[in-house]
Amino acid sequence: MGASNVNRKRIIGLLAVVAVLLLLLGIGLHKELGAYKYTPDKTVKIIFDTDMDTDVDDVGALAILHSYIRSGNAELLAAVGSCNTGYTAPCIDAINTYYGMPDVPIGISPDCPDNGVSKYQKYIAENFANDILSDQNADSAVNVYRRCLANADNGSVVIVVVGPLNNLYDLLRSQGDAYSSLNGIDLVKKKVKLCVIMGGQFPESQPQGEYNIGLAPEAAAYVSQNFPSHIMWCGYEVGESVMTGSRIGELNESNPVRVAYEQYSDHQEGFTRSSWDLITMMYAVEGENRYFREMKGQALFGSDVTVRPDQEAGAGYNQWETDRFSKDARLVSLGYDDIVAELLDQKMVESEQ
Ligand SMILES: [Ca+2]
Ligand SMILES: [Ca+2]
Repeated sequence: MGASNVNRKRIIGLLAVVAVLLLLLGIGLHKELGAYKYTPDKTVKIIFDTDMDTDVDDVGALAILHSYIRSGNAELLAAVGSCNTGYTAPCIDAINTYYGMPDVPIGISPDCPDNGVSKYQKYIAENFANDILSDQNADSAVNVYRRCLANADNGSVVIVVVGPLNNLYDLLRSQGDAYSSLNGIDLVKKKVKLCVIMGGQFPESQPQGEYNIGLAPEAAAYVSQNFPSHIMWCGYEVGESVMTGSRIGELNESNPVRVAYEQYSDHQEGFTRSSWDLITMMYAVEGENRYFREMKGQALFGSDVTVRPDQEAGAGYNQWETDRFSKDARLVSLGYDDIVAELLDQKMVESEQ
């Protein structure tokens, strides 16, 4: 055996050792949280984070949540409003009160990322029973988030965000307080099982970005980079062509969900609306079903996106990177829009039956 052969064997041996070490390191890095996997608990414990103002699908999502609560599949721990538009908290409280849950804690952001124009919010707040009456009387969203998480069992909470990510950003950057000595990141890591977010458009958004992301792009980038638990992204493309609301007239005339849809549509007969927020809620409670599949990967925002020289990209622009080891995923529609719409409409009607 020549000297060069021995050297070659030594080098191969060394490379093998390095390869094994790299593999172990890779496993170690992934082991902390693991690749995306969501199995809903029998009763999913939800914090609902919503911009219940400009669009009405937030109202539909809350109606569906009350349907899941009735059937024992979900529990509403708290709700927070991401836009302080004057009547967000009382509007949420009025709907919860109608469904027999007047004491669900409700917080509100100090910020107002959207333009605050709502066709139903003030009307619902002023014409349906609630004891908040104005956003000025509501606790802060971060306080409500922190108190609720501190009281929850470890790894039990599912956060459903169907508006901009400013509340989540504030939560992650919060410091220890009277509710918990943990900072926001550690508190979420300990208590949150999954965060389902309606936001972004995949595999790539329009230059200006999807609406919820564009309202608070820095928050979106921060959340995507720093959220210490699993995220499921429900992009714009998933809910856009699922049209719901056609059976809203089957709800009682005294139901604020029905009235919100009527106000939003100017009492248009047979009105339907895209179901972004409703599908996000359905996933949070049901997980993957036969109409959608999960794709593991990472939502990229801000400095993480790769922009071609000829490409226009605003602050809210996003891309997608598929990665089967990612702790995050996005929801992919399998194209059963009409069936999903029927299921969601049925859920809305069942919320009070
Ligand atoms: Ca109340
Ligand atoms: Ca929304």
